[in-house]
Amino acid sequence: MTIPIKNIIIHRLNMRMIDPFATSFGTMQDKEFYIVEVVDTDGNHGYGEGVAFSIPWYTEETIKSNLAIIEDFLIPILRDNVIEHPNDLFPLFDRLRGNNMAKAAIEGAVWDLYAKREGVPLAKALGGKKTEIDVGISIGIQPSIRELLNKIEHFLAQGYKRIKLKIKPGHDVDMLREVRKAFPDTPIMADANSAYTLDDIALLKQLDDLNLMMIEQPLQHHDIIDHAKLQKELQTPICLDESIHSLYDAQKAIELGSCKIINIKVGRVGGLSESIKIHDYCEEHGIPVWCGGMLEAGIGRAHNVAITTLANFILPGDTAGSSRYWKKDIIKPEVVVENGVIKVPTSPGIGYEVDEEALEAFRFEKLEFPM
Ligand code: OSB
Ligand code: MG
Repeated sequence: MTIPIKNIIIHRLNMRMIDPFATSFGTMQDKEFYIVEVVDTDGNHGYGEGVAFSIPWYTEETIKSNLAIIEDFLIPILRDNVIEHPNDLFPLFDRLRGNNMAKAAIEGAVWDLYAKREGVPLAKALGGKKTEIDVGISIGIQPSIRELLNKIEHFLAQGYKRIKLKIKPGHDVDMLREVRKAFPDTPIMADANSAYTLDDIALLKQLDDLNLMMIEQPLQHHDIIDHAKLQKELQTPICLDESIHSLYDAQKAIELGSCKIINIKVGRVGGLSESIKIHDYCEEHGIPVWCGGMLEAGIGRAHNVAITTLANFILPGDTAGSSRYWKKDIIKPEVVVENGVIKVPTSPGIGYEVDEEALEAFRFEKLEFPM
């Protein structure tokens, strides 16, 4: 049956994170992003969150590039085609190269709308079976080791199941050694966001003494060749993030032995339909996956919770609770983590209500597109 889309609304928001978040590529605290709202002729509303940043330092996409692609290409595709299922979108969008975050924001809203029309939770619509999911936390680069150790202690006390630490040259092996000494049994991993090259092999090999769960994206952001060379030299499993933009990339990386684990970010791979395909392929090939994060507000976070209910999301993801990032989130209730676990909502769609008042308070522009 056709999904009768009546109009699409883009809400442009500004939200300030409680703490600045520092990675090897830069520091973020004020987050601009957008929400896609898809409304059908029966009065249902589906929501998706754009995860592009305002600066193209994680991938090439930006908020402005996303809005241009959505307005000039993706909305016209929705106008010109009959959509019966959210899986119809990926092949239509795939005729356009790249711009995965823009595609995922629209597709996510249609998935939520579809699940609401069917009266099922989004997790169930995606084929997920878990009723609760394990989560870890990603901690940005801290000004001092003392502050880092305090942060880790603080988040472990809240029950998070693993600690991910951002690293960059000069903030790596020594820092991780200190952390390992203070927390001998905690599941710890490191994320370099492409800050190293093969010239750093000797340094990266020192990580093997620290019993890390994995090292995420040590090398160049599109690379799978050098990562394969590095993985042969390292005992620590490599997890790819930035390098995986599609099922095709995942297949090639696995074939080459470039990684032993994959971080799936729905925005980075162009949506939930492609995420499921990557998940299934990894499952068939014995590669565990986990759900990455893009410092999302509640709507994107709810989508991450839903996809994580698929069986091969074996490792704890970066989908921490709302309160780790925001004084006030844009959903009711907020995403809550208890004992390192999020209970998957059971109401239709994303399962969290959009807090209209909060949405309006953070909104600086509203764009409307009739179908
Ligand atoms: O590499 O996973 C990453 C945040 C911004 C950009 C890239 C990354 C991250 C994180 C934080 O690690 C994930 C989160 O807490 O949402
Ligand atoms: Mg990463």
